[in-house]
Amino acid sequence: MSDIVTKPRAKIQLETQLPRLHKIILLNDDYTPREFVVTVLKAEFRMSEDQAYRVMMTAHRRGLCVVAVYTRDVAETKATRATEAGRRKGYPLLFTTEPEE
Ligand code: TYC
Repeated sequence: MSDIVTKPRAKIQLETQLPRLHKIILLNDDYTPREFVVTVLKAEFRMSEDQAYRVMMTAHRRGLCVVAVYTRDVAETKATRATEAGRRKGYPLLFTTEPEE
């Protein structure tokens, strides 16, 4: 019999892990009309006029604004759809995603 003793390396995962959430980020640009940004935020993210206006103005003033957090697939789909809404009108409007820490 061998006397070699090995320590178990893998830690047992005791609690169920929740899926990592991803932020959807709205980026400012110089060309997309403010009202159009508000329209897209209301349509894609079910925001009120007031919420959408605040998010748009935050991105306008600070360069970007976190719009919402979702699981990765939902975040990517919504960011793509919202970006495409701008593309269809010829605007450079851009929504990106990044994982939360
Ligand atoms: N900066 C744009 C303008 O002055 C409006 C705008 C706001 C565009 C927010 C994009 O994410 C944005 N027409």
